[in-house]
Amino acid sequence: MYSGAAAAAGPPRRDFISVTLGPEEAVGVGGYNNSKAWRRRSCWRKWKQLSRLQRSVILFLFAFLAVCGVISYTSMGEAWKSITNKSLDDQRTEEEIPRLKLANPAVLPAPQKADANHGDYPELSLQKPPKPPHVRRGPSNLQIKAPRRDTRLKTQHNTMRAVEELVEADKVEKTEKSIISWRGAVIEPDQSTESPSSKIMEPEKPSSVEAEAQKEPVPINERQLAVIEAFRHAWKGYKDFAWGHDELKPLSKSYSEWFGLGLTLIDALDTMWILGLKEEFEEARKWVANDLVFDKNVDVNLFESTIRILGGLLSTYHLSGDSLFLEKAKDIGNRLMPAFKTPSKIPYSDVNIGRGTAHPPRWTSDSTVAEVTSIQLEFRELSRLTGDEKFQKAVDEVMKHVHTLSGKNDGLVPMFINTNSGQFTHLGVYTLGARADSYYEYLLKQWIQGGKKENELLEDYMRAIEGVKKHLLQRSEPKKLTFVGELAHGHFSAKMDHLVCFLPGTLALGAHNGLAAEHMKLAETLIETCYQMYAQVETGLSPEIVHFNLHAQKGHKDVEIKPADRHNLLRPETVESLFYMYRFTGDKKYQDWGWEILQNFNRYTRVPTGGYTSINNVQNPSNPEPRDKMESFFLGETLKYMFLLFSDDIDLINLDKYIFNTEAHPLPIWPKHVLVQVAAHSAHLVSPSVVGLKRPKSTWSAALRPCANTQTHQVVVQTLVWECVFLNNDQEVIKQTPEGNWVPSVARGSMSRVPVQQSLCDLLHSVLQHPPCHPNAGSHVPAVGHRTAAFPLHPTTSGHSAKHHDRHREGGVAPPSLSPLGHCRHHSSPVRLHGTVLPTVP
Ligand code: DMJ
Repeated sequence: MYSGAAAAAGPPRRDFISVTLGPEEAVGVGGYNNSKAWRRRSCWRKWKQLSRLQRSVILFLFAFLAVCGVISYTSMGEAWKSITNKSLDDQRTEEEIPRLKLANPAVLPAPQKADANHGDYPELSLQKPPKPPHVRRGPSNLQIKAPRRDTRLKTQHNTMRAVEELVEADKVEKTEKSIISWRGAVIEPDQSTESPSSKIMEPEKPSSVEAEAQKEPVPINERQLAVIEAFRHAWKGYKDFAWGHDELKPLSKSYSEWFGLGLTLIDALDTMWILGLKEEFEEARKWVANDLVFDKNVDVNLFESTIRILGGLLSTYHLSGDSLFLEKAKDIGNRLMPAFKTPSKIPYSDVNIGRGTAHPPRWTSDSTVAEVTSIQLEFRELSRLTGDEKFQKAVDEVMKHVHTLSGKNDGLVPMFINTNSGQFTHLGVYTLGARADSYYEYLLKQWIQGGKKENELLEDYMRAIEGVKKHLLQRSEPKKLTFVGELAHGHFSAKMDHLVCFLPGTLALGAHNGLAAEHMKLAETLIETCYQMYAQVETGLSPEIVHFNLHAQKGHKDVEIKPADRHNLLRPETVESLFYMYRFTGDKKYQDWGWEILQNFNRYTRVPTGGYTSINNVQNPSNPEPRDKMESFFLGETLKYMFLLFSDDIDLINLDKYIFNTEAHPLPIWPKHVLVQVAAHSAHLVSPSVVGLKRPKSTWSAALRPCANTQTHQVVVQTLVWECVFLNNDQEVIKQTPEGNWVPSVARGSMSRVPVQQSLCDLLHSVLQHPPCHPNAGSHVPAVGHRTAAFPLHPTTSGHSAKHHDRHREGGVAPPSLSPLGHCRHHSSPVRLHGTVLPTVP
């Protein structure tokens, strides 16, 4: 449109764009041409026709837009990322937190279909089947319960927080991870599990996650209700006729004494707690508070009183948070210690808890191997809670000694050990039953309790299971049941105690904790055998001992029972293993088997006026011959495992948080922490507001609870109380020596171990993200076997801190070595710390 006029008007003015179309380029002449070459040429020509100013302006605009584009892309990316992350977090609230691996993903078989077999037991069909299970698999700390509406927001917040903490914990773990391999089993130790040597002073409230775990109401199903009813019935008998005594004699409506310490009542405490029997629990607690006295001139069996009384008190303390039980546990624990005063340090079987003397049985100086090696979980836990190492030291020495002993047969141990020589006696006889059973159980359980770091325990356990497979496993006829027999001087006996039925559960627990998958397979075959020990008997109850048929004979079952062995003592082992099997597989047949057993206890052992009784003859349904005794473990173990077996809530005593002692008392698996023990050193770090110093001791010790929900971040401040008291200028507890050092003026054990409160945890958490460093960091990794290594931090501004630090070094702590998180950078934070890092002890 411009072409003719513009050309006629002479040279174009600079402020117009003059476009001349050639004939071949004109629309309508050569037609529409949108070829790339044409467009490129045209654009270039236009660009060249622009003035320099115009070009500069355009270039500047382009540059400006490009910069804006980059900036907004980055911030939008962040926003998008956070939206994405948030929605992921939301999902995790209802699913699981990533970053932790399943403890043993490959081992567990897929749950099979329920195989309910109610046919033989007509009354079973009257029971409504329980709701489909909501068994959540994998470690509990991966599991987050579907939150109720009102708690959802809080849960989401906690979840996000937990994720952050796990990320941090992961960092720590990555730096110090070690792998143990055992014949194909690869095990990753729980590195940050609290070291046995780091003690927590007893808190006023539950010391770990127990209280949290109990907060949500446990949905009770009909089978569980039946267990509660059975418990109440048993308890009624005990209460009416045996209150405060050891065992109920339900037929004669009286009691029997063994130690005279209310054995049944103590054994049953945590069962009542778990079953939710509040009234009964409160009543029993009153008896413990007012009537339980250990200052008695009475001989008790070290093992039995440890697993039932000490174990029962400790677990009840953990579940209830009531310090009464810890006080009682300390009392009995101290009174049992004389048992270890033997030439070999292998404890005597009996202790007089009033006199403080101990002795072996009258006829021998031997102790039973299972007894001296199945008190460890309890004494180790007592040390952890009290900060007094003597308990743990005594029992650890026994294990270390037994580890080195000769006389084993491929990991299988004889049944007796001499308290003078420390050697095994009665060599050549090997059983998984009476007198040896819980040795094997406690090898695995101690290993788990301590965070899977004590390799000698694992070695002994794995070797023993190999020994079982090599020497003791056989198959019966006609059903080809795999069973565990006995070996006596090279001769195999097809005899199996009911006691051996703990083994499937233990094997399954090991597999769940990363041990060989074939252990789980073996557990599955053995639990079937244990079930058949009930199912093939006339009353549906197992005898104390069975003999398996090795050869098929017409009309013979797999299981033979000798007249002397046909009693049933209401023992728990099979139900115990059923519980583990159900927890780990979700296969409902295990629940159904347990249900059958409960029905048969009700049919043949229930005494109408209250209580259950052992029976003499499991083969005679019309007269099972009641023995007039209810063992304490019926309430402590059998009914507890029944209740747990029927539950579909894996958080009802979560097996990744608790380990059951051999009397079914759950004790915490030692909580993990960040591998760092920190002593706070300056007023601005540990201010009165942080630790509640202004309050009297009784109050602030309650406030000093462990970090909530932070199993992975349980920081233990060993010397916090010193510092608190120092800041409080309380000369009663801390004093300055003439040389100017600050030292505690009372025994350290009584005051120096305090779990830190949440706010301090937060503070320490942030400090740990910027770990203080040492010039030698990373140049030296502590030698295997060191429990602790110290690292000094930057010189502090306050004079007393350096002295304090020196004091620690003089105290025999290993020389400075590494930064706690494996990397180190200088920082000028006002926080001044010193502390110890606990490296892995492979
Ligand atoms: C209980 O005291 C314990 O389970 C122990 O380990 C074996 N004996 C009884 C139960 O049978």
